[in-house]
Amino acid sequence: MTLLQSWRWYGPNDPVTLQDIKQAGATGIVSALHHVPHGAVWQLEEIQERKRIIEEAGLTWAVVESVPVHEAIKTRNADCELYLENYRQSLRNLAACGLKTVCYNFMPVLDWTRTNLELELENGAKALYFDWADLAVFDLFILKRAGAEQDYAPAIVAKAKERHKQSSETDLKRLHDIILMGVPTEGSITLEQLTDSIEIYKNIGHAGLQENLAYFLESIMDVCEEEGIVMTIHPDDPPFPILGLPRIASSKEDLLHIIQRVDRKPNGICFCTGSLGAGGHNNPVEILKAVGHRVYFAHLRNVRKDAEGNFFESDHLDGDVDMYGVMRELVAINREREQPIPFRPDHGHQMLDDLHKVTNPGYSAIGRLKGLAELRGLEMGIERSLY
Ligand code: DNO
Repeated sequence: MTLLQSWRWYGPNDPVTLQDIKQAGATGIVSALHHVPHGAVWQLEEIQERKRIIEEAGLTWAVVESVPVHEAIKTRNADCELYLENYRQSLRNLAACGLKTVCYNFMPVLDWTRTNLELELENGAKALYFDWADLAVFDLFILKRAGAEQDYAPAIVAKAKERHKQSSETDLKRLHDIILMGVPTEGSITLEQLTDSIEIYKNIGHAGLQENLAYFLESIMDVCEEEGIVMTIHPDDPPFPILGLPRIASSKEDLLHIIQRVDRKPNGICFCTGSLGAGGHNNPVEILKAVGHRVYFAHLRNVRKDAEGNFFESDHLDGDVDMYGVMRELVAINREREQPIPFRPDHGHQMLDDLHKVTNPGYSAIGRLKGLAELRGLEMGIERSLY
């Protein structure tokens, strides 16, 4: 049994069609009802409709990514119980449609963060990029967060000041939009909201956020067990604190803490090699060996870091992540499973014809097609030579 080759599809508005995905060779679809406001119940009819569209194209909806966890739950504020009940209801409705693998994250306010969505590579393709000095420009001069300077190395602060001097209004506006974007189809947040949230999370802190995650998991585990659902937490991207926000899913220790703190089978992990690999403290192969028994979904992509810790998304097989090592381990884990583990080529370069199209950052077709083809070949090579 091979891994389940999957593909993220943003729904009927995605410029990449289900037909395109079939041509890329994926059979599992990773999708979500992005138009449903965060925290609202996913209605049965809406789920059924999305499922129907996917199945009519001859594909299967393999993973729900994501059912977003509302900020009321992450911060455990007065509305928490209401949103937990909504979440449980969404899970019941998903299970009623046969959807049993759910991805989510517990990153405060922002989903993944980059500072440039169009880093031009030497071959002309474009990649997503994270740069500390650009983040500091945003933090110090756009967000103007109190005490922000202390969170950066002096050399980065100096660089940011210089860069800020040379930035035009348009450059700053672009940086602002990129950082506040989050998931493209779900809209962005404002500077004021971000500032307020940072204050709230300052009071919650690292241990508080860990507790809030444990509470969330404990509140949904019964439903997951009853319905046969597995939850997969996405690691923090990038895997270190940014903008003064706490991070609790950034390392092997964090992931072990999560699965041990609520030690029940549906409490699982979405193993994202690119997110974890962006941290110098992480060795993805080692992490997979430690938590593999709870990995129910994988995002496979690569990153290349420089000495400062900036990173760009490199080719899937070429970068700091030992993708051969990861795949070898994943194949071994998959052999023990009854159901194949779904993986998707996570992100891809904007390249060839896609350079002339409007695409969702990281989610253009051709770069992912290339990634999937390489990963599929890697898997087959490992299977044939080892088993
Ligand atoms: C980015 C994605 C994330 C992921 C969420 C999961 O490309 O991997 O947006 O879907 O963090 O909740």
